[in-house]
Amino acid sequence: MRKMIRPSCFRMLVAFILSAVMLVGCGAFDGEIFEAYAVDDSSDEFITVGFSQLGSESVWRSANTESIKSVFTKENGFLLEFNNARQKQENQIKAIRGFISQRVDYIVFSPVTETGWETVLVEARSAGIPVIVVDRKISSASEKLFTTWVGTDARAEGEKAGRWLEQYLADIGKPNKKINIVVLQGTIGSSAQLGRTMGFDSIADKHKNWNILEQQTADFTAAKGKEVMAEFLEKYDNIDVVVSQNDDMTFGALDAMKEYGVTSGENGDVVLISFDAVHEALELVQQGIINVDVECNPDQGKYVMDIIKRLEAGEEVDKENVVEELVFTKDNVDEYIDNRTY
Ligand code: GZL
Repeated sequence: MRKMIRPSCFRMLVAFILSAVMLVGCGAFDGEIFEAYAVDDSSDEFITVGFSQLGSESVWRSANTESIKSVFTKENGFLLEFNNARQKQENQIKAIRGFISQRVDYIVFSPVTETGWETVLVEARSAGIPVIVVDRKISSASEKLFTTWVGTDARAEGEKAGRWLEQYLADIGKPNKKINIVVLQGTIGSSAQLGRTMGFDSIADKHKNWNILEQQTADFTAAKGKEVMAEFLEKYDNIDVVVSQNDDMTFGALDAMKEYGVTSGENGDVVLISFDAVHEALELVQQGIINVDVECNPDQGKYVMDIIKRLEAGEEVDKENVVEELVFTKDNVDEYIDNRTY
């Protein structure tokens, strides 16, 4: 455990309360105020982690938050400061600055978008605080400003969705059928949206008979997913395939389809491809309502904790750590659905 020369804990606690009050007072925080730990002399026995979570926009995100909170506990030797940025980068930057002034031992954050982190990460480096990026990625421009990344391969997820569609069309004997596709995209500029889009497009580009009518963001939320899908249904009467870049947007899209009398899945009007593979969505795969769900594994906390423990022991860690993921269809979902944590 790194020993740091700390100002008196009491002074630090007072400084933190004053700064939090000031920031709240000027409406600076749009997220949750820190779930601060009781800073006392015993805190030197613990590894302090400041975690900036990008939001609580989806079932997946809640599972990701739970995976962090469930491991960074006092029992495991940690004190966790958690901040929910409500999908606003400025809130994440404020939270990270708060962690720096708190002189936490590690800063962990899931970046809402890939760019705009250089300044605050230089501040963290100047304070000598290692930064671990989790879930989404940040641009290579900041490559040297963080210690390691733990997450999922969004581009591979997009490619898996494209390859499933290729196989599906082959299996129904219509590999060259002209198909019209609409895409509900996630938060624009997030590595999840960029990767899934690039991955799926890399397969679609090989098929002249695949026509992407429109791609529009619904920000990974169910509410926006319903809104955008309703716009698509209003605009197009020839949709064959819906690609939805997360299950929450899929849930919203299904609500819109129901209002328009459009069915999906095995015997439906449209093929429905989703991402994340949260439990509620896998039940829809079992029912034949979602044709395929490409997993994005939110259970990343244990990987981050293991990395911190290895760093504390002076070990080297890989720059990238990808968690394993599957693709679920009616053929395999029964085998897995009951043994999952989310
Ligand atoms: C993917 C993750 C995405 C999920 C969404 O790594 O960042 O953000 O796919 C979540 O459900 O909102």
